[in-house]
Amino acid sequence: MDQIDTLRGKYIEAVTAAADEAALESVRLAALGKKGEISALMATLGKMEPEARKAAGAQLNVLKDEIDAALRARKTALADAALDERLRAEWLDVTLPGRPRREGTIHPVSQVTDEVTAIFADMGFAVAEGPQIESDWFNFDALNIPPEHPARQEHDTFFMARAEGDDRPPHVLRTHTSPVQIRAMADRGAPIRVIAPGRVYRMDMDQTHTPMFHQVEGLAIDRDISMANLKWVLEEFCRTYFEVAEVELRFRASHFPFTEPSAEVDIRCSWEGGQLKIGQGDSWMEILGSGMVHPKVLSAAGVDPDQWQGFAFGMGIDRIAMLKYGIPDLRAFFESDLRWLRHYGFSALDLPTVFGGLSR
Ligand code: 2NM
Repeated sequence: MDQIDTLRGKYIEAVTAAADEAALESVRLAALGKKGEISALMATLGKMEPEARKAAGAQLNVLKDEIDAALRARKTALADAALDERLRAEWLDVTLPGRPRREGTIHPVSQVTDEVTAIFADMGFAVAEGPQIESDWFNFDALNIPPEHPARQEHDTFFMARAEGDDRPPHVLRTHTSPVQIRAMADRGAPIRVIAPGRVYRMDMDQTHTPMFHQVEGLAIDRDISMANLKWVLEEFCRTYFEVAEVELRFRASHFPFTEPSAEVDIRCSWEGGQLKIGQGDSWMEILGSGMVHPKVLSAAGVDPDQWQGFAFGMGIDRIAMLKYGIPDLRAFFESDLRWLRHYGFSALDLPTVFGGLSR
């Protein structure tokens, strides 16, 4: 039947030529729709002789199936091509770094906390956290500061309110992060190496003091830790933190209730033209307090002082941020002045690492 071959050629070609789904649907309607050409031919079968009808019917069915298959194949091919085109057009390199728009910045306190954390993490110290509202016991007693100890007055403590008639000692806003170290020792036992960065509170407000400030304390307890280990850890910290080749530290005998012996640590520096330089010079600047953890403090934290010993130290994050980044006024840290934040803030994309550079 020539007519069948002609139709096959015509519609297969039309299917191949269809450029989109709408064109394909027109081809389908023209061939197989209710008023389509193939359907019209099917309608003529009824008037044929039985033999001829059988042959023509079979051929028409085959043709119908062929066109149908061609339509489906073309439809799939068009859909695949459309998807490929979309994937090409909407391609996105998710590994590209973001584009900083400097709409927000990382506060110097956060930046320095991250820097300090990276340095001590590199030396095997974990980060410990604890509550800012602390019990009298954790903030003072456990640290060998009994109720009548003069250090309690020196701490300028903020006290929480107690219910009327409740005679227990009131909770306090922690005056240092040492209670976090007590909790860490009590929870994890010895040996232990942790730092505790965070907010602390003292009722003090002038040029160089704010009622809330930030501290980081460190603690290393093992069987034979000594002041020599403390000295190396602090030197290594200062060299890395201040990003200088050499530093020199001076340990001055001092007193803290929670350490014995205790030392205040100065770093060698120079002031040239009002410009501070760390590492060399004729001046010394105090940067932290330290010592060997007092046996009573170990006992209070459930660590046996006959088996374990170690060092602890503490420093002001705001203060070392001012020293490193030349920020003159402490109080500006907490004023949320956008111009100050844009000037002294850091890019959210520059994460401090010991190997990749702390600050860039
Ligand atoms: C300092 C100075 C000296 C200190 C002590 C402790 C603890 F909990 F382990 F006893 N943590 N931090 C410490 C020692 C803090 O800050 C000036």
